[in-house]
Amino acid sequence: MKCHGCGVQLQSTDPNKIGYIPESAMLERSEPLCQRCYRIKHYSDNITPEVIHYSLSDLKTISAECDVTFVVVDLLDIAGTWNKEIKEAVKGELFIILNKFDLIPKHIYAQQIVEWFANEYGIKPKQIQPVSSVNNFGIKSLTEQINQVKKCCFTGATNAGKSTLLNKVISKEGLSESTASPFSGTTLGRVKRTLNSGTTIIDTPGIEIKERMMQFIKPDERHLIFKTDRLTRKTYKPDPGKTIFFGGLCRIDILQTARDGYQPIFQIFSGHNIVYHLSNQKKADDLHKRQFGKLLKPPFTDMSFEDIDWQQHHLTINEGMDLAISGLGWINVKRGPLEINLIIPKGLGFHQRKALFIKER
Ligand SMILES: Nc1nc2c(ncn2[C@@H]2O[C@H](COP(=O)(O)OP(=O)(O)OP(=O)(O)O)[C@@H](O)[C@H]2O)c(=O)[nH]1
Ligand SMILES: [Mg+2]
Repeated sequence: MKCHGCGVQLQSTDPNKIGYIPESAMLERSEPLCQRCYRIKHYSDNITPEVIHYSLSDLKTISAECDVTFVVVDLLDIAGTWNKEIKEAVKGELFIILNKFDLIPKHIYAQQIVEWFANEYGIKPKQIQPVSSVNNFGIKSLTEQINQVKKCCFTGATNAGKSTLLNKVISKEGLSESTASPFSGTTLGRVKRTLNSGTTIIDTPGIEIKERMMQFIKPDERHLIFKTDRLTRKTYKPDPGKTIFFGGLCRIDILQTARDGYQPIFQIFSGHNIVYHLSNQKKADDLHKRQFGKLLKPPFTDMSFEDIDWQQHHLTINEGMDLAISGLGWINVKRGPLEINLIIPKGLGFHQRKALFIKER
């Protein structure tokens, strides 16, 4: 029998292993919950389990069984929740859900975001829907669409909001909820629900994106990167010779003035737990080592600076472009070009893209 909240195989033999449920509870309940789901639901507790992630091959398998595969993308972390490997792994019909739209500034239209995503990643606009499980934006039309399908699944990177969204879609059906939490790796197996329309909808474990920032910090502090109720934005107009710390795991050394001697202007965007700090390059090495995990977060707890395999990338970012750091946030260059050295852990993903927020009302 499977846990009704996270989809893991239930067992009553080892309380320290995933799927544990006391035998009496297993017998009593028609929709049993493992001890971990019970504690997340009732005490907002986190028991970091042996995390089970979905692989691209799992994604291939489930998408081949479904009429539509909904890939849930986190709008605050597009770089860490969407890539061409996921796109290529989906068999059959693909539909992109751009989640957490409530965190996007109010002056940005949903249609702008749809067109931007369509152009940037080669997806048809009609296959993209921005939604928010917090303010219900887009939920009604998504639910109507789902009700017309026989079998579909919610897939995507861990913590993108798949389970929360499934709970929104089933909220009027009187069905029991899938377990959702701020911690990554909450869903551990398939969680299946059948709607009144006859549609089968399946929640799945998150896909682990290896180059995402969360892979470079301790499992028990990963949720702090994502956990946010707002998008933080800060503008910089730095002189060459300045360093901006985008948390402790992303250092930006400003190398050159932009055109005509003007300083470049750029904005940093991220969740509110990421600390930004401006410093002089001469002092930056020392400050980085001393304040790593203290003033400069993430990491949020003790972590050895020396244990990190740091890598420096020399980049030029043109005006109107973003530099997106997988699992952290992004930098938008308003006046450029911006020439920088980006110093990050080896393997952490980053890429340049057209600005997400280019047109303002
Ligand atoms: N602001 C905001 N937060 C959201 C939204 N949807 C989900 N979240 C938050 O995102 C976090 C992760 O939610 P889950 O639904 O558990 O994510 P998941 O994709 O199922 O995660 P895994 O099962 O670990 O792969 C939780 O803290 C949710 O409250 C949304 O629309 N807006
Ligand atoms: Mg989940």
